[in-house]
Amino acid sequence: MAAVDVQRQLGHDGRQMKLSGHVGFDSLPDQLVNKSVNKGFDFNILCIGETGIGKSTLMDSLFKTTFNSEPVSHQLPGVSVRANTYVDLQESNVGLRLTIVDTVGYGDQIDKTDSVQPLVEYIDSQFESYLQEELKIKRSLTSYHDTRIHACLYFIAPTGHSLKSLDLVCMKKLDSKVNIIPVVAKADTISKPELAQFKKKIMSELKENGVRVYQFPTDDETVAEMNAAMNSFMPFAVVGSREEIEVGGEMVRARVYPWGTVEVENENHCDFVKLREMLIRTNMEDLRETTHLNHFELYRKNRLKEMGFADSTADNRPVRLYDVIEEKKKNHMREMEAKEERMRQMFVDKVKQKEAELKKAEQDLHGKFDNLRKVHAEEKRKLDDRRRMLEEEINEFNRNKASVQAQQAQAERDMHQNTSPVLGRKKDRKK
Ligand SMILES: Nc1nc2c(ncn2[C@@H]2O[C@H](COP(=O)(O)OP(=O)(O)OP(=O)(O)O)[C@@H](O)[C@H]2O)c(=O)[nH]1
Ligand SMILES: [Mg+2]
Repeated sequence: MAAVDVQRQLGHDGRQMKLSGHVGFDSLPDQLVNKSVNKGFDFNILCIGETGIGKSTLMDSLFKTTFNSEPVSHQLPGVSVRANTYVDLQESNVGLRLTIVDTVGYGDQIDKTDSVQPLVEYIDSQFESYLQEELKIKRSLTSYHDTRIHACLYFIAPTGHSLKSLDLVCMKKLDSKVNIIPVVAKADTISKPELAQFKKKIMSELKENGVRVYQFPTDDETVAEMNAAMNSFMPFAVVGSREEIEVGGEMVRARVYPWGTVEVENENHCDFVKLREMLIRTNMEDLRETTHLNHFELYRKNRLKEMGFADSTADNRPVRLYDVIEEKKKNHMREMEAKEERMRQMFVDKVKQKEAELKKAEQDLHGKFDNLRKVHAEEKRKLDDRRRMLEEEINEFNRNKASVQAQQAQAERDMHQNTSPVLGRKKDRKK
């Protein structure tokens, strides 16, 4: 039977087909739910914020637990990321494998040029791992531990003033890679009217600088109204705490001050509940989906293009994998040859340069040697002159000595002849 006829019979040409009884595929949604529940869910949050801004406290408050988090020093030379995975989070019969990724040393360096690169690299390397798994012949995506970032909480310092340039640079670089949810940290340290102004300022600055933050989806009518309302609350002003106090017979997380108490989960005090509702209860699946369909898709597209893949050739023929590999191979060979030529040229230049240096060193050495020879000859001449002078002086001295000795001998002889021995002795004594 021709393929077209089979399609017609199956109703693929758009004809409505009626079922004469219950078949059972209405259980598909339930089957899907059961399958997902059995498998459990991966959810990964990236917390970006200055050291000590309250990242870990907020995570503890969000998940009502105490994750292992050590405070970080302000003296680190650079920014890095720290990821912790918690595999055994369980609510009812739903399992969650949660990874919390924290920035370490963010905002502490005087030169902040390289502060964002480690974050970009981390996010990209999670995309790359997923892509590599997808490209395997024997892939196991169902059991794969998905570490791609689903939500990025960006902690804004509660200055009440405006965003810092690092905030804008960082969010701009990451907005096509992750779902950014900005939050005003430690919102209990800023007054209510100031907070309202600050929130407006932040949103207008983000807009002016073309930074796209995550918007809760409004296409599903069951949550459209709530999500639209929540979008207008961004950035959420949050408070975190590990302390608990009793309010109305219930233990609640709060921050206690001499003038009063700030309850984390009190909607009159801050937006914490709204954030948890949006992030976990209502939109967790949308965050996961957007990560896969938008951010990962973009990464995948760029990487596959980089690898030389395309959907069709210039003349609209389907691309054959063999051709792609051949083309890649040729490109690679061309690149290698060019590289080899560049290296050969570099080597020749280096050798020429070394030769010139050697020649110059030789000339310098010759010059120095000539100088030394001249100095040596001059020294020798001076020494010879000096020796001659000394010899003359010695000769002169010897001549003088001989003449004195001759005179002395003559005088003694004269004395013996002309004087008596007694007189002579007296004269001698006088002498
Ligand atoms: N006023 C106020 N203080 C807070 C809040 N959240 C946390 N803190 C305090 O801020 C300090 C640092 O909190 P952490 O949660 O450790 O901050 P962090 O961002 O995880 O710090 P590092 O991991 O060291 O970068 C602690 O003393 C917290 O009690 C908040 O909402 N308001
Ligand atoms: Mg911390």
